[in-house]
Amino acid sequence: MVLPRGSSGSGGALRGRSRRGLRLDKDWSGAFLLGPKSTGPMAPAKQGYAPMETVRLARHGEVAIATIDNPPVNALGQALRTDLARTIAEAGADPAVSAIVIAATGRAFIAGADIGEFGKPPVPPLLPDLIDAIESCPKPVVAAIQGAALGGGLEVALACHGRVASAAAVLGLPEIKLGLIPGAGGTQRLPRLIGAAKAFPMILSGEPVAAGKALELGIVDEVTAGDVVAAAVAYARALAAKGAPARLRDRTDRLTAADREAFEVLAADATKKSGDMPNAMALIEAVRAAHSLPFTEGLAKERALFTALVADPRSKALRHVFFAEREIARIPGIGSEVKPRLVSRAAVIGAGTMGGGIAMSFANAGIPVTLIEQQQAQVDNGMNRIAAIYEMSVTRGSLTPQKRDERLALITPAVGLAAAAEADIVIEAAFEEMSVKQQIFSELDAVAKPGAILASNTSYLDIPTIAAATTRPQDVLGMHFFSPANVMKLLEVVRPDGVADDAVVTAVALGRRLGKVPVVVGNGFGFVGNRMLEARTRATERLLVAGALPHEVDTALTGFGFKMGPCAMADLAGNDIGWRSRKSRGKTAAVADAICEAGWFGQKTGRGYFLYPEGARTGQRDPEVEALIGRISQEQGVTRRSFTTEEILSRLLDPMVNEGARILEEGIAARPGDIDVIWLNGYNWPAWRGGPMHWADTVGLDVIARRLEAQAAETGDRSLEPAPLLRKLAAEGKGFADLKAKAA
Ligand code: 3H9
Repeated sequence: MVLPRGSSGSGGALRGRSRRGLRLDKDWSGAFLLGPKSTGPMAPAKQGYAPMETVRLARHGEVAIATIDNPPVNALGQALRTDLARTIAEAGADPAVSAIVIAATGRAFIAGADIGEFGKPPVPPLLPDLIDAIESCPKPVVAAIQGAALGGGLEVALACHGRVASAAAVLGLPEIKLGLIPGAGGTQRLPRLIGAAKAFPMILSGEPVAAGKALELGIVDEVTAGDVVAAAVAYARALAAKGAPARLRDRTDRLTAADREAFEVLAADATKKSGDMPNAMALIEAVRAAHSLPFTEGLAKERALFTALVADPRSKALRHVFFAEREIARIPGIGSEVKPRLVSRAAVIGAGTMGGGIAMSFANAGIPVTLIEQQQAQVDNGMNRIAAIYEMSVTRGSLTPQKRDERLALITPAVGLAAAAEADIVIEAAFEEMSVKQQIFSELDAVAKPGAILASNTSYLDIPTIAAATTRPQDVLGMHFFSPANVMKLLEVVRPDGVADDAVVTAVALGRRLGKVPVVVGNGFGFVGNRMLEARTRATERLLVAGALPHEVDTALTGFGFKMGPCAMADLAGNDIGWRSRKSRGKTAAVADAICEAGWFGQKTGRGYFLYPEGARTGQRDPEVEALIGRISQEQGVTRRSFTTEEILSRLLDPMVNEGARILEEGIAARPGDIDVIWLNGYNWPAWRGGPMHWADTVGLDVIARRLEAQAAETGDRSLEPAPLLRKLAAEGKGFADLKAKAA
């Protein structure tokens, strides 16, 4: 769309500014924009608009265009709120302006409130006040949404009198994912725009909708494949021609009795499913208020509910996770100038459960992959297993037969390592045995093309020892996937000394392409996740010998929020795995070993810590196991005693935190948040508890240190003594959150 060049007023005003020596930028339409940083003694006071930090205000004819430029995502921090409020006030009062367009630069229109400001003393102008000012503006205000309009960003757009979106835009109210509800009118205006029965599920899911869907729902007035600002200017002109703008706050036509009835049905269902989520319940209350209360009272109710949720520890934990999940992208010591190598073809060695799952991850991401085994029968088995998993998805309706065929076609079965010659990355997922890995890597060294990344999926083994089998240690690293690899999000990218920075960056970028959450960790036994898991496994064993029973240990952890306790998890994974690993390291665990010696490997044998009659997935208490545990306590001279849930949790989780502190001291994890992201994405730590290190901060490190000292004294186990870092932070009254990043 081509707009007529500004006629009335704009040229004169701009010439005036130009004479005053201000920097002038030419914009898309040929109109001039005032540069964002052009402050100085020559800045005009009355004529034109004074420059602002985060908004460029320009005129296109009689339409004022406020372009938000607040990288990276135009979050509504205090500076942007101030500048937008000023924009509305100045352009609203300018007699030469008949309408205002709010536009933005970058990938987001506005990504919402600045999450980092939550929990700090609010600094005016507050977002609800800014939004009220936009809606109250006597001239029509139109949002030109070019990217993501999320949370407070959509709430700003809803306060506007018209919304035009580009085809690529997405719109949503994702506050629920942060343990919140919308707090700047979203729960009152969206129901007024599209009805509560449509607004409620959208806010409850937190999922954004694409522009096309938003148009269908009636959230936007127009979607354009062309220039969204030009379209918004035209729309604003048309609104101005109609006179005073219509405001959502005054609308009630969508809030019909039928709408309320439909909403109440959805609310009842949500109460059944999410009754334990305080924000889901608050959302029901807020949306119901759109129906039952006048607008301003509904707004006040929403604000009160929002404010209470911001202070809730569950929301604090989710906000911590939000930032931690973004911080993992910053790899200590590697700058953004280091670019990933090109990966257009992969090879996976080992067609077992793990290798098959990794190959599926590639195929699911559209990357051709060769699945390599030593013998035809093994690779056939692997391919059959993969085909069966895809088939299950087709039967469940989550995959179309066409997609299944496309994905299968991307996986080429092969026998012999020579088939890895064309791959840009080779991931070895063979037997967890150093000699096997070294043999494979030395053969790979001979066949892989120069510059190919050679990655091991080992869970515990030393990467430099594996790399030493090659002549190219700079290309060798760990990529530790979690089972089932086609489903689990976590990927530990193990960065040994001597690996090239661009190899690490390639593994991370590839992880993202595969839809994983890649966290860079240092080289060390069990890396981060499994090393801490082992601390919990040892704690479980101690608890069982001391007097707790498997179901008590598991119930304490599921009550904390895990989907599964350690005993059920061991039964699911196979108790023989840990047994083999202990034997290879000369370690013992009386209860776990005895269970394995009896052949009770877990679900696959019908019994482990629990009984699984007739293939049951949920275990039942096993009197024989409980008797066996009693005998072991007796043999060790332990008088069994009972434990409260609190005690069990402390004995399971404090040693993990202690191990986490050692991992940080050693630089195996760069930041406490990295450990939290690992436990959330790989080990089912409940997100609303923020991860083990965040949880420890909420308990207080002094409390954890005291409890660990008591446990160490009681058991004589010196590994339970607080790690120096934990002791130091506790003594200083600090938390892990006070630590600065350390190189991985
Ligand atoms: C809200 O609005 C409440 C209101 O209802 C009421 C208030 C009174 N704040 O994700 P990326 C940073 S609650 C602060 O990697 P992408 C992020 O940390 C808010 N910072 O980019 C990162 O920083 P760094 C509701 C934010 O392109 C950088 O931006 N809104 C915010 O993959 C890039 O982020 C949401 O929940 C923020 N709101 O994805 C939306 N958003 O580079 C949250 C981002 O230093 N945001 N940052 O690590 C998102 O979903 C994605 O960031 C987005 C871009 C899709 C926008």
